[in-house]
Amino acid sequence: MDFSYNVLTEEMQDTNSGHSGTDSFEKITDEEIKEIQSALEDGDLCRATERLIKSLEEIENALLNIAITGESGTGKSTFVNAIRGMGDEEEGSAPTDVVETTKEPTPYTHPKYPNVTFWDLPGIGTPNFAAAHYLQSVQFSQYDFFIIISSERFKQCDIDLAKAIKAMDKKFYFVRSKVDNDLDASQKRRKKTYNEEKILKVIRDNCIENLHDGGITEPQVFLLSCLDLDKYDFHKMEDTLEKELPSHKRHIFLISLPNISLPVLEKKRKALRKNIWKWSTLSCAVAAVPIPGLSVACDVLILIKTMRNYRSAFGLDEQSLKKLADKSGKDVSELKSVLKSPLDIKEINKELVIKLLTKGAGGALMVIEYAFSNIPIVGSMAAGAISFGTTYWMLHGFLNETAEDAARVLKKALETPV
Ligand SMILES: Nc1nc2c(ncn2[C@@H]2O[C@H](COP(=O)(O)OP(=O)(O)OP(=O)(O)O)[C@@H](O)[C@H]2O)c(=O)[nH]1
Ligand SMILES: [Mg+2]
Repeated sequence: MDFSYNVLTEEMQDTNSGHSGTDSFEKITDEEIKEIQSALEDGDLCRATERLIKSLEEIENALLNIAITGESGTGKSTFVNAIRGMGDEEEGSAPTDVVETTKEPTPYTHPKYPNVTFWDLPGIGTPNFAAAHYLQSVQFSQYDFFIIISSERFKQCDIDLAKAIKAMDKKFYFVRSKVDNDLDASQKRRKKTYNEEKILKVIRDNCIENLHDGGITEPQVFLLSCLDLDKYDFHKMEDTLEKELPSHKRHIFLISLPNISLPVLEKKRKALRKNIWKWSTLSCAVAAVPIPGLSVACDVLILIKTMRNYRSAFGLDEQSLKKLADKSGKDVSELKSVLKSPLDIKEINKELVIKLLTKGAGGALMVIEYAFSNIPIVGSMAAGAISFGTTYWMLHGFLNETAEDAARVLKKALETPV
């Protein structure tokens, strides 16, 4: 198998590229392994399975609470919908309108990751606006960070709010929304001199200058259109948040991003790839316990769970495909026609995983693993090593296939009819 060299070098590059390296949270601890093994050795399969699943899920269950604030009408609710991959008229979407709509902090959970919540906060900037009082009233301490949205130049109330957030030891980012309107107006009125990059630079510099003048030393400003989230500074914003979030929140942030562009898909693939170490180590720990058949059962459990996660994270489940089809005006069958992995429409269950495991190199390894695990000590150690390889190899294959499928589906959805 030549997968190991390429994959390992790629992963080492990830690890060396600064912030995104595998850290202690992403590794499985010796303690966790011991706990699972001891439960297995006691014959307590129930406890071992529970512990195993808990360990698998821990990383995806980190809580992320993001507060969206700014003046009324700047696009807060529209952003809350767009960042969750939702339209404004879908069930569960935040109401948006041309008149003031959001009066109470309202939580909107991510449709796939209920531990990720976007808080649509009431508009700021009423005549007697007092930032510190506003923050108390919205219970500022529960948020991981704030996004302050402005649709024109940043006003004194935005600056006051940013300072108050900083004073409370919280992070904030500025979003300048509706840049599509600025570009449209410019294109209509100043056709001859129209230059998108130049206009965006003018808007960006102006925002930064205003914030500077207001006393914000190093403002981070991102230009967006909430109606077309993938454009302008969205990827820059994503990169910044990814870097600045604590490691245990980074993973859930990345996998909860809407599948709107190829760079997002690639980021997800990289984030999910880092966790393969963890699942493979678990598989290895289980295989070292000399109970015949147990390792295969646990591998199946790990693979089912992980494959379902991949499919959901990349938007290849039925519901997501249907949503994408509606949004792009295409038929679901048209989107599905570009899927290549065998996991497209079928339910991911034990039968499917066993079928895949017994196919190709994975299958051969599973048979050896089973044979070895009947021989105590030396056998169980070898079985452990083999199981690590099997799980590692299978998960890499699934992940790449799913990511490639997601890219093909996205390209199909964005295709304009000729
Ligand atoms: N062109 C354009 N329109 C936008 C954008 N973001 C929001 N809108 C529109 O602006 C209007 C106000 O958007 P909302 O999302 O309701 O604004 P809000 O900040 O939640 O307003 P309140 O709830 O009243 O505080 C709606 O008509 C949106 O469709 C954007 O980036 N570009
Ligand atoms: Mg609103």
